[in-house]
Amino acid sequence: MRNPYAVAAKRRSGIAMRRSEETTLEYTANTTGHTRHVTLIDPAKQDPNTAANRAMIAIEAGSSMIFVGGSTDTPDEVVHSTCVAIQEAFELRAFAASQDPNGVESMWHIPVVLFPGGAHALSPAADAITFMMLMNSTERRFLVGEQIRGAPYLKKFDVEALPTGYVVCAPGGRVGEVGGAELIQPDDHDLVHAYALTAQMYGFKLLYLEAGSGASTQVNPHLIQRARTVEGLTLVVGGGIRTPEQAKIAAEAGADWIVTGTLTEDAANLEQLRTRISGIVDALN
Ligand code: 1GP
Repeated sequence: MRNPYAVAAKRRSGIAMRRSEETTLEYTANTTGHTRHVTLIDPAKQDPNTAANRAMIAIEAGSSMIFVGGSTDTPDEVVHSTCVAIQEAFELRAFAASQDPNGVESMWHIPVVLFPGGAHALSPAADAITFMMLMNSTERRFLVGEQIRGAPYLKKFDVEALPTGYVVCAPGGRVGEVGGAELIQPDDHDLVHAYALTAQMYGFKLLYLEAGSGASTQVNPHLIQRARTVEGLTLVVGGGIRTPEQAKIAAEAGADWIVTGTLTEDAANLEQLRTRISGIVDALN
C-alpha cells in the first residue's frame, strides 16, 4: 500500500503517479526480448526546462527510461526541479496522447529514475532510484554509508529502490576516481563473474557495468558476456557509448539496457539529439 504522505508529496510536486500499475523494477526486468536504451540527464549540465525538452526528444526517438543524476556534487534542489520538469512534461504528453485518436499514451509511461552520486542528489518526484552499492569501491561511504543516509528519505517519500550492484570497469573516469574503485580490467573475466555472483547472492536485481561517463573505451564485451552468465540480474551497461556500432556490441554481448549520457549533453540541438538516439535505438533492435 502506498504511503499517503508520499502520494500527497508527489501530487504537490506535479506528479500524477503515471506508472501506478507496474513497479519500475518490473519494468526494468527484460521481458521485451531486446536491449533497451536509457537516456541519462545530468541536472548539473542543463536547466530543468532544457532537461525536459531533451527527455521528450529521447522518448520520441525510442529511449525507454530516463536516469537523472551523474555528477557527484549536485544539490537536492537542482535534482528535484529537473525531475519535476521531466515528470510534468511527460504528464502533459500522456494527457495529450490520451485525447488524440492516433496518440499512444503508453509511450509516455516512462520511469524517471534517480542515478545518484550520493545521498545528496535525491528527489521525491522520481519514480525510483538505482539504489547502488559501488561494489568495487575501497571506501565504506560508497559501499553502504551514503545508502544509510539516503534510505530514510527514500522511505519517507516512497521512492522505489532498485537494488543495484554498481561495478566500475576501466578506464573508469571520474566515478572510478571519486568512488575509490579498484577498476575491473578488460581481461578480468573471472573477477567480473565473481562480482555478478556476489550481486546475485546479495539479492541485487540490477548489475550496472560502468566504464565512466565520457570514457574513451566502452566496457569490454567479454566482461558483459561473463556477467551475463549469472542468472537473475538485469544487466545495465554504460560509459563511453557514442555510436550505434558500440551500442550493438554491448547489446550482442548481453546487455539488457544501454545507458548514454554524454551524447545527449553535447548534442548541438534537439534534432541532432533525436538523430543520435534513434541511431542507437535502431541498432539495438
Ligand atoms: C555514466 O554510463 C553513463 O554513468 C553514461 O556514460 O556519458 O559516456 O554516455 P556516457
